[in-house]
Amino acid sequence: MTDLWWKSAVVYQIYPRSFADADGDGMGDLRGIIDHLDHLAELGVDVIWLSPIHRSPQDDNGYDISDYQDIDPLFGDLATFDELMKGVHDRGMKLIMDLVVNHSSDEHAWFQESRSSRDNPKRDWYWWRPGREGMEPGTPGAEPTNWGSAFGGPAWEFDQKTGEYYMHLFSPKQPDLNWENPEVRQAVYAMMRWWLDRGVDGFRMDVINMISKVLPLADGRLTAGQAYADGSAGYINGPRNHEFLHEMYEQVFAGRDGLLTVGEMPGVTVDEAILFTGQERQEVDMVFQFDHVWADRGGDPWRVFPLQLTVLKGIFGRWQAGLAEEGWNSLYWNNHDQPRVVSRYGDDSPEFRAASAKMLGTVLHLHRGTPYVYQGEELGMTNYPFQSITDFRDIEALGQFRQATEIEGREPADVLTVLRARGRDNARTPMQWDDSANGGFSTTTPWLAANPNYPQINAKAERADPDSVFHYYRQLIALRHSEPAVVDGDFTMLLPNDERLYAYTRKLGGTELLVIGNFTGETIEAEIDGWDGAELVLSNLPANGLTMAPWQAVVLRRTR
Ligand code: TEU
Repeated sequence: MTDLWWKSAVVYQIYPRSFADADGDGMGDLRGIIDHLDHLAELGVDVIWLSPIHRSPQDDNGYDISDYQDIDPLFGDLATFDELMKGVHDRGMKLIMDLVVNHSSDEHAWFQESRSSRDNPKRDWYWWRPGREGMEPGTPGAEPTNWGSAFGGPAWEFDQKTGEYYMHLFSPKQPDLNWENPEVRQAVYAMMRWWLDRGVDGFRMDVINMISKVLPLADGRLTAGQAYADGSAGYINGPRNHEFLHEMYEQVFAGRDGLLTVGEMPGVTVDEAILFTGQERQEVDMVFQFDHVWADRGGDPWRVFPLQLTVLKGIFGRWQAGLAEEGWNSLYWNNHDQPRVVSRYGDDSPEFRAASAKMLGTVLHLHRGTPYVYQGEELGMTNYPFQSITDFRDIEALGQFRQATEIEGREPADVLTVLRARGRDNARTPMQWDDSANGGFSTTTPWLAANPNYPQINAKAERADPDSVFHYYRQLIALRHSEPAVVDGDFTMLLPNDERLYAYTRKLGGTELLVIGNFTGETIEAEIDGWDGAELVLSNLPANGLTMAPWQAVVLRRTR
């Protein structure tokens, strides 16, 4: 068994285009990251995960890679990358890369060859299919299956040149690679070894539970009012997914120590996650699942549902119990695809923003699993006040808006309400470093506007204030490093039917922790017995026994 160092680690995610712009072109870059490494070292994180910096046409902000072994000139070059990696390692941290291999860019040389003719040797590296029987290829409805793509429109693009369609679960500029073809897999593994040989410490694997498709490809279920079907049964946790990941382990990771592999897996079930992350199985170290960030979604994608705390607790409780003996989970509220948690599950008003950001961090971090901090979360950064669709840059927001308003006939104002609450650009506004123009992110107009609250919410101010969200996150991270019960303790959910308080215990040997978070703006008496006189480990507000002030979090410890 390898060393499971990552169980006590905290990961920090950087979205490079929004982190720091050193060369003044309005876009973050590698030099900008190098300049701010001390911020991360001071926070105390162990691992940095970089969203894609590879060469890319940037159709989906780099999740569309045209050269897996080069850096996009927007961000820098390989020499600067090596300098960044050294800066990370010198500070005792590790660096993991994004691995986007469910699909490539349509501008990748592999796809250029594949699309050039039906008998090109790389034709089978992607998913090419003729149009539907008896229909004119290229006309609406003639797509090989009825699946919709994540960013609006069908999951198939007709290619005039060879008269066939190719599959793209995301944008038409992100054709899906055909993992059934062993040459594709070998090419990917060779590329991964190249990065590891260069010195990177692992990978966060983008939608890695979509690489195995169910054959033959078949239509999905069509819901009334929706233009395209949900095809996910045809590509989520497909039949060869485990086989592919185990093969990858053997060919890329076996015999290398100290690495971290994270499988991003939308729609993964607890039972599947146990298989993906079971130690003996040699697939990936941990999953990155979505159930808790989909807790405020219902059947209608164009409605915002308020969070029901018991639902959220049910989800966390199920995952904690399911992975109690075998398997490992990531713990996150935020990433580059999710709205800011303080606006979503907390209260981002000036009165409660800092308290609720700290409470949410506390409740999340002290579960069993590996916590992730997404850039700006450690400052309590909030959602952006989007006024109109023209304020958005994200291909998902723009594509879904088009489909919902133009094809499905929904009210633009209603669609905008949902995008404002959930849109990915909420997470992608520039990192707020100080109160100078653009929050100190860039000396020029950024690619996406900075949140106008940067004069109040920024790293410089928070580093100077011992009571800030930043310094609270430092304590939370330090607690994971110092308290073994946080890493390995048994988890027990308390008050499962309470809609206002989130409470649980962690127990390891003679040490037990009690974690309580108040998810409301009211004072509530927590009715939990047996903790009189327990040691106060952490609280975001002055503690008063189990009387929970608005948005208060309390962590207690007792030993026997
Ligand atoms: O996201 C996968 C994913 O399923 C969603 O989170 C996605 O962002 C979308 O909202 C689904 O409707 C990963 C990346 O994190 C995301 O940025 C990419 O756009 C996507 O894969 C494609 O590479």
